[in-house]
Amino acid sequence: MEKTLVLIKPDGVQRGLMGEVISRLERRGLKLSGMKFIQMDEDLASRHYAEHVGKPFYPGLLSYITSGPVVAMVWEGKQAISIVRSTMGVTKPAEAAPGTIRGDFALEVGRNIVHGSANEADAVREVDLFFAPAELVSWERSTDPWIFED
Ligand code: D4T
Repeated sequence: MEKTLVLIKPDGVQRGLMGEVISRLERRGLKLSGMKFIQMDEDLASRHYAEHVGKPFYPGLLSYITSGPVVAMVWEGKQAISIVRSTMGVTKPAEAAPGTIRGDFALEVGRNIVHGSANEADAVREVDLFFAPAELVSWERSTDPWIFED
């Protein structure tokens, strides 16, 4: 089973979309293994977005992501990383397909509501950045046989 980090960014929280985002991931069949409500400080934000340091949008990205509370979550499932990304829609909401989170609720890249890890290496790094191992819950879900074939 893959694990991936999902953030509901400050705009998603402010706009009252926390339940909507969680509900979509839950209904898709992914399993929650960690969740916290936090305000990211500059240190955490700069480590999370280290790959973007120096890019023109970096200062705006940093002030946006630290501007209010976020929900940080770890979701688990077969191919969880790509399933979360397709459920969110592409980074630029104007190009995101209707039916995706960004395609239904967002217009601009700097206000794109959610984050999901891009690949396996990022997922491992990001889960580790936001969660201590003891904060992740490994649990049996009684509906798993109705969601996963094996
Ligand atoms: P995040 O990390 O927020 O889920 O976004 P993505 O993984 O989908 O996309 P990304 O890493 O390329 O971008 C990170 C973050 O930067 C913002 N951004 C990005 C921006 O404000 N302007 C831009 O031109 C780009 C490419 C949005 C997401």
